[in-house]
Amino acid sequence: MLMRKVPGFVPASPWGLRLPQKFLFLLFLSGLVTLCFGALFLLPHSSRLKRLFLAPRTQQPGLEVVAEIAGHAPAREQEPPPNPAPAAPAPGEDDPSSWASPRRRKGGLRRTRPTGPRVEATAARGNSIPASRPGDEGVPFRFDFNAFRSRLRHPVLGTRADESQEPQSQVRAQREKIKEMMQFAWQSYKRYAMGKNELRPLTKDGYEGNMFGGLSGATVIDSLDTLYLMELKEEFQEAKAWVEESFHLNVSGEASLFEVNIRYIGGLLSAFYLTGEEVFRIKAIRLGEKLLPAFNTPTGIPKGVVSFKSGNWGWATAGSSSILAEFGSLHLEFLHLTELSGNQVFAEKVRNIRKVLRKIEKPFGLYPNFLSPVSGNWVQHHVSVGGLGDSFYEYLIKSWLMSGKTDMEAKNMYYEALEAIETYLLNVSPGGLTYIAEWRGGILDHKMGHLACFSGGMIALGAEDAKEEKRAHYRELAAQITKTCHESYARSDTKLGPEAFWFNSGREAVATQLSESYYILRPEVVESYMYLWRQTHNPIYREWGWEVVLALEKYCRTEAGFSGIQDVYSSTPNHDNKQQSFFLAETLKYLYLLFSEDDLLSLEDWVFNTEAHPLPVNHSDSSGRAWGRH
Ligand code: DMJ
Repeated sequence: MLMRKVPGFVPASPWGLRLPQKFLFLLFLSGLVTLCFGALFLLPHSSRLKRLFLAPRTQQPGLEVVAEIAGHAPAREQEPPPNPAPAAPAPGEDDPSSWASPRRRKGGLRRTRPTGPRVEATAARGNSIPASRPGDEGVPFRFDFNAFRSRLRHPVLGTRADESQEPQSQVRAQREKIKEMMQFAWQSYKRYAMGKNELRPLTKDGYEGNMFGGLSGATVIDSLDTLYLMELKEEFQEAKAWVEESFHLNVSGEASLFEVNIRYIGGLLSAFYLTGEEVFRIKAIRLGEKLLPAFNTPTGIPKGVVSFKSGNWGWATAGSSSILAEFGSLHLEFLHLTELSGNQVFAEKVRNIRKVLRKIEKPFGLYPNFLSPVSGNWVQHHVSVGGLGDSFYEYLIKSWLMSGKTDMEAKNMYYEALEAIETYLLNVSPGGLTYIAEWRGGILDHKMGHLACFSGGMIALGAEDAKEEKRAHYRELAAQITKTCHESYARSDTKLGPEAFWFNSGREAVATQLSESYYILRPEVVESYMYLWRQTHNPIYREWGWEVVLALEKYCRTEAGFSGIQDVYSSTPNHDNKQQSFFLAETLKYLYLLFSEDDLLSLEDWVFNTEAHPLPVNHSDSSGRAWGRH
């Protein structure tokens, strides 16, 4: 159009150009194109253009990323970025990838892809996570698994030094027995309840419960690392295959933030750190994203219940308060979610919880169990190291240890809290038993819950970093509390401990009513035996641990798995028909560790989350993505 208006110009073709002009024009165009592409390849890595055109999507060899849910577009934007293939195992270790899947070996496994994870297309709305750090836009995030493994101070599975020593053969036999119990628990679950959250051994079926918002397979996820460390290779592959093929995150129920975090996120994170298998990392991050709406409260203190239904902001229990042990037991897992995703949002959420707790006034230095996520005030003055409070204290000392002893804030909070607990809650019974009572606005309930028995192990773990003059005292305190918890077992007919035990009316370390006399396969007492064993090597802890093994075999083993019992004071107790997932995650794991060498999951390299899932200590000298400076 424009050209026609130029006087004297005669168009020679529909384009209005003569042949030589056309040639020159094409030459110019092709020069321009070459220049553009050349520039594209020479531009620096972070260039926007390069990102647009070359959006790098390297994958593990053999991985095919597909959308899992029919009707959902593959969530390309929201996938955590890929990692390199798993590292070579440390010296003396098996390569987990060489553990051939039994189903694959038999040739019976039908797969649409060679191996590797499917990626969930279910990122939480409004909380989708960019895959890189601020300032690194466009640089794909990579977690350097090889570097992480090379920084471990011990082979993950230890050197198995005791296996060649004849005098140790009794310990080896005991360890083998515990391994057999795990195998039996797993196989029973697999046979009658595979994919359900837990097994009901009497009715020989599965149980879903209402804690997990529609998520399934709690027992699978909780078992992964225990199967791995016991070298139950076939069973580990069965569990892994289930996670790959059947662990769906597109659920829409209401879940306990705490339970999903400690069991599912914790289990997946550990499985990743132990094996380097991407499927575990990806699913942990995807699930972590689904938990984020719980933090959308005026204070950032999360609600206890999160709705997985998109658009609902975690106000399923509006008006109620949040529980210290629940919002206080996210720190370890959330820092690792940041570490493995490169995204700060997870770390920010838990740092904010810390900030709120730091600022708020504490009665006598104590942390009450209930806090309003709206006002940020304590709701009532009930303090306990058992249920409702327990793992908050545990996560303080473990945050310190997991940070490679750089998180001074956690360290200070822990020792200050412990001092207050000692001053106001600690007691010695007339019979000489040390126990931690519960505190209600200044009045003491002279009872200890089974849950509080983890504190022997915690205090032992923290003793080494206390002030010089307090170390021996804390070691002794840990031993005394653990002894009291042992008494609660020893004073029952079954040699298993009740849910709660009292110190009053001349009765000590026993339950006073039937409603507190049950045992649901809980781990806390053997957990303390394990820590005390590692600290002291006093054979009493293995003796006590073995008493538990025998009691479990006698009273809890049924034809189709292990079950809790309703009354520890009856020599013919009724079963509760439930094989709790934490029995496989914790009780059997701690027992196995108790009868193993100290370098199997060395405490120099690992901290256990409150569901006994091992998470690595940060040995890197940098401030790191997740750890930050403290
Ligand atoms: C586990 O889920 C965890 O140990 C949690 O911290 C407390 N309760 C159970 C086991 O008793």
